[in-house]
Parts: sequence; C-alpha cells; structure tokens
Amino acid sequence: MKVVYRRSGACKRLLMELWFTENLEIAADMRLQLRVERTIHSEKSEFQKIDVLETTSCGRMLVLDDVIMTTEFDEFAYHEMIAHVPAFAHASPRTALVIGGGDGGTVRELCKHKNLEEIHLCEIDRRVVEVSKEHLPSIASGFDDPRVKCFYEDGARWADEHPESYDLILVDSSDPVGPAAVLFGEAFYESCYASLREGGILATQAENIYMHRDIIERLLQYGEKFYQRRFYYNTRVPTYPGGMIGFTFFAKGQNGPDPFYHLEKRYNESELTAQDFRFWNPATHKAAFALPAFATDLEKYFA
Ligand code: SPD
Repeated sequence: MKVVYRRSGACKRLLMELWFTENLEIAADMRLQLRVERTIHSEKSEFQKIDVLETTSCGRMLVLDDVIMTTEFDEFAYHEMIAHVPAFAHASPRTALVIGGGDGGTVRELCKHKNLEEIHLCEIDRRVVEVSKEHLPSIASGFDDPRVKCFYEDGARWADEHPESYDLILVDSSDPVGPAAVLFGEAFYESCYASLREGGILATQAENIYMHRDIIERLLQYGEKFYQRRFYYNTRVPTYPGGMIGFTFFAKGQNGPDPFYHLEKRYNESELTAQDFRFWNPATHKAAFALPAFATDLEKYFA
C-alpha cells in the first residue's frame, strides 16, 4: 500500500462531548481521537495555528496546524529519547543545538547533562515558546537554565551559518509539511553535517516505521551520503500515530560514535540516576535500535 503524506485534524463536538481528531495517513478510516475538556489557548501565529487543549485523559496537549505535538501524559517518552540517546552516545558533548522543539521538552532533558556548556534552541516560531512557557510549564521548564539561549530563526539557515559548532544537533520538528518541510530535505542534512564537530551526533524526528517508510528511507539515504555512522531508533508515544515514532541517529567522522560504545561509561560518570528519567535507561536506549523484522532491510543503510 502506498501511503501519501497528508495531515489534518479538528476539534469537534460529537453529541455533547468535544473531541480532537487527527486523521492518519495510513487509511481514511484510521483516526486518533482524544476527548477534550476545554480550549486553553488558540491562535494563528505568523507560521501556523497553535492550540493548547485540556484533554480529559492526557493532560494538556500542544497542537500545531491540527497535528498533535505533545501531551503532558506521554511527552517524556519522546523528549527523553530524542535527547538522552545522542547525549549518552557522545564521548563528551559540550555544545548542543535543538532545532524546532519550541515547547522546551528536549531542552529540559538536555539540561540534565551537566557537561553541556551551551544549549541553543533555534525555533522559527517564537510564539510556540511563549505559549508553552505560559501553558505548558512542566515541559517548558528548561528555558531558565543559564546555559540555554533561544534564537528565533530558520533552523536550516542556522545550521548552514554555524559550521563546526555543535557536538549534538537534535531536530525536534513537526511533520514534513508546512514550516518543517525544509528540515526533511537533503540540503539540511548536509548543513547539519557541516555544523557538527568531529564525533558529533545528529538525531532527527523521523516519523513512523509503519506509515512513513518512504520518508525514513529517504532520510537514511541522506545519512549514507554525508555521515560515517548511521542508525535508526524508535520510541513509544501513545498520542502519536501508531503509538510510536522514530529518529535517525547519524554521527560525523570515521571515529564517530555508535549509539552504544560510550553509553555505560558516560552514564556511570554522570550524576544522573534512575530517578532522573521516566523512559530512558540503558536498556531502553539499547532496545530502541532493534527494528521489527519487516523493517530490518533498512539496516543496509546502517554503518
Ligand atoms: N506527528 C507529530 C510528530 C511531532 C514530533 N515533534 C513533536 C515536538 C515535541 N517537542
């Protein structure tokens, strides 16, 4: 079955109840629905529609252009895995760049790494940061850390204009339509390579292995073109399509790290303990890279 990427969603009253519906790509008959108690915030920014909804079961939910970005219920499963997998895989990261990620969840997780000296966030839409600070304080809690600096610019241009600057680049993007489309293009992966220091790691939001295989394969091909180490890993997030989402893991340099080599040492040397995490631990870190049998052919891109 060929799946064409499209997205849509809406908040509608069904009988007496208010439901947010995200229509999924895989089949017209498949939808993700959450019951909504009330709208906390709604606006059209210069770039997109921004909604914060109070759901009945998943706490507050951030929705951009009618697509679920994160909920208070399961955000940790996404933010911990996009941040800690590359952060513990790197030999000794000092500088990190988050592209997108305006809700602050990825920044919050990076702030747990005391060895990071600078954490930059490059988010195109300042309003996502402002709205998240106001309405999603538990997610946006890292912005006060003195190591964090926010830049409200185009992430692709930022990567292009900052060569050899970062040990970690984490692309916490929305889907490959609208403002984030450029973050799924070949030129962007090339710019990120240039923007990484030797041994640096790029992790990017890379969709769902059931529904977006063509996109994932394309990203892995960019990886093959520019990066010496290449992997793909998954996490489990109930409020994303299919309950899961994946990330590319690309590293720069002949001695660029694989996801596991530095893991135990880095974790043991950090001041972090099991109490600091709700999803990430060395076991989920390792297991995340195991692909289901139907997708193991993608390992031909791994190195
Ligand atoms: N299909 C939605 C994917 C959204 C991924 N990014 C979420 C941003 C959370 N910080």
